[in-house]
Amino acid sequence: MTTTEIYPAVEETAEKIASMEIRGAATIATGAARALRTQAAESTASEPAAFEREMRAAARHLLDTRPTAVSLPNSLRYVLERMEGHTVEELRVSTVAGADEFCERLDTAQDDLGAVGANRLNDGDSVLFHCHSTDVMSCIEVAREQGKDLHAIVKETRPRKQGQITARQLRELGVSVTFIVDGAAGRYLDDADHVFVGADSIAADGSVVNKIGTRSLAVIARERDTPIVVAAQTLKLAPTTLSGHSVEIEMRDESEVISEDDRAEIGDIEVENPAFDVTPPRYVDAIVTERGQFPPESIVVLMRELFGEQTSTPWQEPA
Ligand code: RI2
Repeated sequence: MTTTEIYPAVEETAEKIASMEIRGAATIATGAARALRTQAAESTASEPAAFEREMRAAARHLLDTRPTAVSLPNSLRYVLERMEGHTVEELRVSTVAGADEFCERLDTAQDDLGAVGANRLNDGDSVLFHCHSTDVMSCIEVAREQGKDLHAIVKETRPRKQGQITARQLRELGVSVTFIVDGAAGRYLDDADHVFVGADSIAADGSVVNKIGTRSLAVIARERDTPIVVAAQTLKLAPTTLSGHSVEIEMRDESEVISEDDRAEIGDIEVENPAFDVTPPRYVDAIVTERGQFPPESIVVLMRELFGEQTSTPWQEPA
């Protein structure tokens, strides 16, 4: 195989991430790490340089799928930075080990985060949810293990309706669920003790990039003094924002919003489908991570500690 070809496992994972068959920032990160692992394990490269070029090409291919979830570049960076050695075999072993270590660390981080988030919840509380986040679900799982009785208000979350995944998993955890359309959130916030949301990226100033609709939900939650909690592993911290870059907001296909027939019937309209929005830190009460909970304004300290000032791009070909 030539160095420009992408292995089938990588191609398949990239397609699944782009189509959202693999979705949710943490799941995207483990999917990408596993795809790199498979390519490393199966590579037929005979020279170390060719192996490295293949791995970088695979990482670039995965990187191009969804621009907002920073867990994707963070995962690729973690694995590629651990690729080391002088022979193909050494490179292979270190890359596979890096991918395995990444997935294990992510699992542990999610459990630790869940324990912190669960401490915010009291027996009998009502929690309002937007979209579906495995980091949020980890908090609920731990709270349920602690024997806390919870009620959930779950927003449908147009256009992909991930609220249905949240509702199903909450029922499996024994949580009673009231399912609502997105526009009903204001009314039901009066009954909620907390709002729990996940994050796809968190910027250095504490802004939270999450599923479209998070910002308006946070604004009305603040108006009612309902605390809004963001459950996000440190994998969601966007290190490039330390040096002034902003997080790109993914624009998805209009077919997720309106059918071709409906569109044709309406007439000449422009349809836009931003997948995410940005919630300023002033609307967020706490960011819950595996390292404890932080006021959003202080997340930059953790970001500097974990990533330093320089962000590497190990998927680029050396100049
Ligand atoms: P976890 C999702 O995006 C949602 O915005 C969710 O809050 C976030 O990823 C984090 O998910 P999408 O992939 O990593 O559904 O907590 O567009 O699972």
